[in-house]
Amino acid sequence: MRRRSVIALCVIVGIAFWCSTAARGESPEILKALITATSSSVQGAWFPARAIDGNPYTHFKAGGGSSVANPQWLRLDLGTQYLVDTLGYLPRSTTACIKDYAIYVTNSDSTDRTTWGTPIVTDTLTGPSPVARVNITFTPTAGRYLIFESYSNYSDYMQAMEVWVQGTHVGPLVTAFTINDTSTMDPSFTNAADVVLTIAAEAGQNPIDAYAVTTTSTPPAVDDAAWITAAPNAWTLEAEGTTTLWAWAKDSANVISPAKPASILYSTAAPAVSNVIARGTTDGTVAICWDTDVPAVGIVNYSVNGGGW
Ligand SMILES: [Ca+2]
Repeated sequence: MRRRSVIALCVIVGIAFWCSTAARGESPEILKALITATSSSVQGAWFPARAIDGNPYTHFKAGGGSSVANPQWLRLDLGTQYLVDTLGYLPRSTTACIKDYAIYVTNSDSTDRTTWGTPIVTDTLTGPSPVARVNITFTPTAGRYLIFESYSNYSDYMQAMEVWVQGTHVGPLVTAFTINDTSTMDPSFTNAADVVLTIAAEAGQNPIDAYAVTTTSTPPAVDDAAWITAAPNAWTLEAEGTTTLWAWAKDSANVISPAKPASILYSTAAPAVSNVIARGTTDGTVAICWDTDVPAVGIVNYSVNGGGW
């Protein structure tokens, strides 16, 4: 089996995104990597994920045909239940801006609005000039889903350059999980079956009283034998190849965190390296590519202008 590995050496990296200095609520912003966005409709390739990609120059747009009518909505799945108190909204322009809107926070996983309950906010936005982040604050409300619904717009359909959600998680969260080689602590590759588990978790409204690591993404039952009081720190891999495990935390009210997966490649075979090439060379970057005869994780040692490796 041949595997192609690519490592890009980035000597110069320069990516900067706009960031808001607008006033906002006290609660922390929920990491966008934990959020999944869907919408009632999509126009072209302006997918709902573009409203949470962290880039203020990409936008989501509803619509997609003359038969599409308001209201339209953007639904944010926060991955677990949060006490939500703020929605930040960056319009596309002063005219491509939501006008009359409602916000729902709900635990309903249905897209049927009759299951969302009563909106926590119904209001009218003033088209901001200049365009800037608008923070809509409201009474802290518990729910896994936030739905931003547009009844009317200053022009066209519902659009958003970016949105942000602020709140505190109600249940526990596993914030970090890695499977590490025992000797090197490498989180991606090991040549030994016995590995180290590293778990970090945050309590929500109740203290964490148990942790579990499982071999499937299905949440363990509250009385599963996998729950132990201290975070597991060791594991024995059953077979060579890539293994994925899932870490969980459970609080004193039996609320279980969302799954936090981690993977590691276990191989005792020394890979044979061939076809080493450099390509895409610029003043600041070059991609080094090679083949291995077995799955492998690679590193590149290099020197610049005859300096040290
Ligand atoms: Ca965006």
